[in-house]
Amino acid sequence: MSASQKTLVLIKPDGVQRLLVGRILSRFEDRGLRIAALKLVSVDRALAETHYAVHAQRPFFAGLVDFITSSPLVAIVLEGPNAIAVVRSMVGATKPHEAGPGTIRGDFGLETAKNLIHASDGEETAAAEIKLWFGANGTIDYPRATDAWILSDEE
Ligand code: FUP
Repeated sequence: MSASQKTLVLIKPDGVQRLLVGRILSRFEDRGLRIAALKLVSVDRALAETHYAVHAQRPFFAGLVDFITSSPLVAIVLEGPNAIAVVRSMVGATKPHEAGPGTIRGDFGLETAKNLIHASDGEETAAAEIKLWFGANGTIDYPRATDAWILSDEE
């Protein structure tokens, strides 16, 4: 199979409040991605500011931190071949009006500040974000009975 990757997904407070956790998670399960970690989190400002540190100087930063700390979110680690790119393509563009139909943001969102979901954008950020949200040993490796029908031994 292609190189397996892990990626961090956050179903943000709007997704939880709009009762979309199950529907969003189903899309990733349907695709064949494996859940390697999952929890509901009340995010404090320190965690929010660390997670979005790259945006600290942007005008929307304070509002972003307010939003992500306003209500619990669901943090998930997903694993599978090319998981980072696969999940980003399923999430869609940052601005929901630019996100294509069939993507999560394109199907459920209208506003950039309420775009439902976060997904790691590269290997380095994925590793750092998984460690930030789940710690160094916070994911679980386990076989699924369905793996033989989803994954390939070939490159
Ligand atoms: P993404 O990787 O698609 O989540 O997008 P970014 O890392 O660029 O942005 C992170 C979050 O900042 C977005 F989900 C929403 C917020 N944001 C704004 O509110 N306004 C902007 O112009 C850009 C991002």
